[in-house]
Amino acid sequence: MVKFLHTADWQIGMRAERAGEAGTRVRQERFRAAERVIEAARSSGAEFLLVAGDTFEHNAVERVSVQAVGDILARFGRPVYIIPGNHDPLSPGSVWEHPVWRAPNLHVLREAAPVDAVGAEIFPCPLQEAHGRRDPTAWIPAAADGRIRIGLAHGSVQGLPQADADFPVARDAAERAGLDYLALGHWHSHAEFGRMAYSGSHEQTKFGERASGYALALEIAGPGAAPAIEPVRTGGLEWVEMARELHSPGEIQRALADVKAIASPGSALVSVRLTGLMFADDLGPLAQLRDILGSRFLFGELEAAGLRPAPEDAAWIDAIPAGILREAAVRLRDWADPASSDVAANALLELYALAREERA
Ligand SMILES: [Mn+2]
Repeated sequence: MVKFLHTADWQIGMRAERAGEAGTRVRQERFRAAERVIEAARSSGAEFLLVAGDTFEHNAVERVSVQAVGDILARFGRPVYIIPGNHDPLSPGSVWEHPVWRAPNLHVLREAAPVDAVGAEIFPCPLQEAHGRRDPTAWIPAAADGRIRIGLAHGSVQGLPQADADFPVARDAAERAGLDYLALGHWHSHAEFGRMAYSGSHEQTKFGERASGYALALEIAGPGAAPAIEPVRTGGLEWVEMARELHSPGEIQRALADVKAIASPGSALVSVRLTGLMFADDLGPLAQLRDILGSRFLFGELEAAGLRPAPEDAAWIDAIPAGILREAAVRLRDWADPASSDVAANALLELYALAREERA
């Protein structure tokens, strides 16, 4: 029986530019999540830790970051097996030349050759370049040798909707190579394919990634036994992306309620995109949504330029005093259909806002 923890894609040194001023916190959180990975390894009783590539965003990251990551991994005390990925490939001048990797429990696996671990044999597939068309697991000999066999690779599982072409990993790679488990990196979302799995990033890297922020605790009873895979939450930030198309009056209230319901706003990054039809009564909630997104969260943004004044909402027009302004408003409303430019729609919204200010 063997117990170990599988993590990948720490992407330390990524810039998180989209997060603006919150970028610093986003970058710091990747170190904290690394510490949570070590805590998870300890509490799950892992005998060793596997790091399946892209520990670093690129090979030129600040050396203090390399030192810090090495120190975190060294504190685990038990063996850590690391492969270079496509973001941090083993090449001259790479992060893997740093002296921190000489710590006795840290093993940067630089060659495609079997390694003896406690209770298992590890088959590492380190990458030497950023792009490649070969299956990095192809070298693993398909031999049952009475030991628990674990592969460690970084690449794109074939046949997935978003599979990229770099370092293709066959869907049956684990079976072909006679592996009990194949620990994968490259995809930032946790995903399992029988005897192989992506742990996903230990901390989500951007909006739109699903099932990110986990490490996998594994237990394999013996050679040939199915691996028991237990995802452990290691992520500290929540990235909420909300896209709503509005069709009827008041529908915006649901988006507002969902944004208000986000727990731990101080560690949430929230991006809301509204399209569709805008009714005059929605202006209040829209302003409220904008204020909450601008103040409450670690990061918040509202993209509402895609909203159009609803043509059937008479309030847009009725609010504007009869005369030349109202005539202009009627024209703008008629122009502001979805096929037209949003200049007319925005002009109508402005005209409406002006008219309301006049009355106030
Ligand atoms: Mn990668």
